[in-house]
Amino acid sequence: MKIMKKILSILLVVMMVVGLAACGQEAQPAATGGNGPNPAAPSEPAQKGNDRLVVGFAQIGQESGWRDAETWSILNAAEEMGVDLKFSDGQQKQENQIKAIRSFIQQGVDVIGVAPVVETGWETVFKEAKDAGIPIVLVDRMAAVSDDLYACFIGSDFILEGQNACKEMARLLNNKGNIVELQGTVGASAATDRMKGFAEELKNYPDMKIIASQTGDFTRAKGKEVMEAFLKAHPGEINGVYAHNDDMALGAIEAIKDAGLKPGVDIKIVSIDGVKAIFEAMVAGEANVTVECNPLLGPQFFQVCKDLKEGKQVPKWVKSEEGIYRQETAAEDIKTRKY
Ligand code: GZL
Repeated sequence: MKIMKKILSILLVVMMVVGLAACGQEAQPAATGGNGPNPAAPSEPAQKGNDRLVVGFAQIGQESGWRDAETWSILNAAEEMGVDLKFSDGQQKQENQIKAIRSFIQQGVDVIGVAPVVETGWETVFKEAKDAGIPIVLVDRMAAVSDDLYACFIGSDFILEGQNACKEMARLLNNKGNIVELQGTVGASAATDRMKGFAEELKNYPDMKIIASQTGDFTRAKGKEVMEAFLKAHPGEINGVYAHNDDMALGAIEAIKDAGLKPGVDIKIVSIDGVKAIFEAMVAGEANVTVECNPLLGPQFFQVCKDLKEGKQVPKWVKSEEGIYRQETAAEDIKTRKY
């Protein structure tokens, strides 16, 4: 993860130097790396009208290894596809993402991409983009708006991910046992639907039940904190952990070890994303399953943006294809993982 963050910051600096030199814009404050969001519009409007695609992207933040991989994919694809990218890090705050979208509208970009940190509260600013004739593309998370306010959603079927996680947990527990659930960010479509999918599938296993469920906000630190509380509240009762992402599962693994138990053995671990660190945990026997959620959406995102700029029809949902990875094959699988 540290290497990924290093690559990200180098890539971002290179992009800004090259990009700014190319379009002659004065330097902008760093858009990520903890300097906060970059909602301020640079003085120069986007050079629309030429054939260079100009895209604004309002990223959520840097909360997980998955998010870093997605950011890397978007920065790298912009570089490779010759896109003039305006990138903003919202630090997991919706108001920062909304400010960034307004800034992109002011700059007159061709397309605006956003990974909505939560599902609600987007109608007004999406309407402003529509009135300005700038299409919105939702990346990796949904927004609860009418269909006419966004052109396309590029991302996973979170309900299916939750259903698959439950089936894997049933296999690990022989259809019987108590599960604790680490939810993602409250109000995020990825959390809401992963919870829904798991709960729906759980109805098929009458001897399995969720005895505690709480948000860990998709972060490793909070995942550990919540798991410590679960272990105190339910001593000796927990057979499995279902985490909405790998980062929270990795935090739970730390908490289980601190409690003198063996994660992956005494308590089975099922999570979602497929980041490298969870493969390392599976190789060490400390995690059991990860349901893949592909973050490498950069190329698909900019292809949709190019099609929109050229006036082409785009699908309403560009669905990511994903697999399920288990401890038994992790030592082999890890060799070909890209993130
Ligand atoms: C899923 C994405 C989620 C990941 C988390 O598309 O929105 O957000 O599962 C990330 O790791 O924080």
